[in-house]
Amino acid sequence: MRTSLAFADWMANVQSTMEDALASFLPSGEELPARLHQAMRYAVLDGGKRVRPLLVFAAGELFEAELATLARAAAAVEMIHAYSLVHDDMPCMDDDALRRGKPTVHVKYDEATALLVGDALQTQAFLVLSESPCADPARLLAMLRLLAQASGSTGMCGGQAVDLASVGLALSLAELEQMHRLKTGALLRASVLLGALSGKQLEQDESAALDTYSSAIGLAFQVVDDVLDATADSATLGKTAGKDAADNKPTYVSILGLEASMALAEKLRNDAHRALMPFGDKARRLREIADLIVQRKA
Ligand code: GRG
Repeated sequence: MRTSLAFADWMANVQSTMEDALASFLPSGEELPARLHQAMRYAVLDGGKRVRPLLVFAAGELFEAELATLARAAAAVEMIHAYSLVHDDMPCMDDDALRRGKPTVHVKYDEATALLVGDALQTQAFLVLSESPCADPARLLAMLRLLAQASGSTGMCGGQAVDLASVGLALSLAELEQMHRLKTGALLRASVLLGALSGKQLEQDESAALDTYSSAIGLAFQVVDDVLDATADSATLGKTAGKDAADNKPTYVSILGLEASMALAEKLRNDAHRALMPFGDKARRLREIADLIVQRKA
């Protein structure tokens, strides 16, 4: 991927590469059990901003990673993300009928199928990553461990558990931040580190700088998500708007108010940019993704 491209073109390139990669890494819709495979493809393909793959590719470029290695890492993390959305939308969790502008999987198919789609996408993610062309087995093992930790009870699933337990409670800002570091931040951080691990050896200070960057964009992503939930409409978001307030969920907007939440997102964008300074212009894509996360409208 050439770094001289304008960001919009670079992003469109990664998104299109990922659509093809994901389509090829998922079982075909004709392969038995066909309905399950069709539902998995419905959940993953043709939708989503692909923020996590963008992060994998941007960090990978910084460390001169091979495209084929990046595509597998990015597909794996996007499959985990897609599974989390399918399960999150189910009646036992957030109970939503609209996702990525389409009926959610349990609405389009049925609840049992949605459960299995999530289960199968999760294992498919690790299968896809385990077949990475990455030449160093220790690196590959580190990637698999990273993705497992970011997805499980001390990462995304743990954050979801805290989220479910927080409905109707008055969380402090620190408690809200901790929940989002796990629920959304862990997978975004894993995306950055998977991209970096796909390339040349990382120095300790580089790894620390990427952690600071990931932490800032992870929180910014959630702050902006809360702002959008309170201000945008369902057609723009492609999912049901205003759900946090309706569900009595603590959010940045409910704790800080709209204006202070927007100011916090700006501050986090600056923190992310500052963390990337040691990398100079080579980190341009990661900087642009921080801008995208803060400026996004959906
Ligand atoms: C069910 C195990 C399990 C976990 C669910 C991430 C998550 C945990 C639930 C999603 C609920 C949600 C709306 C969280 C807010 C932040 C977020 C992850 C939004 C969706 O991600 P985007 O905006 O979605 O990257 P697209 O569709 O663009 O991929």
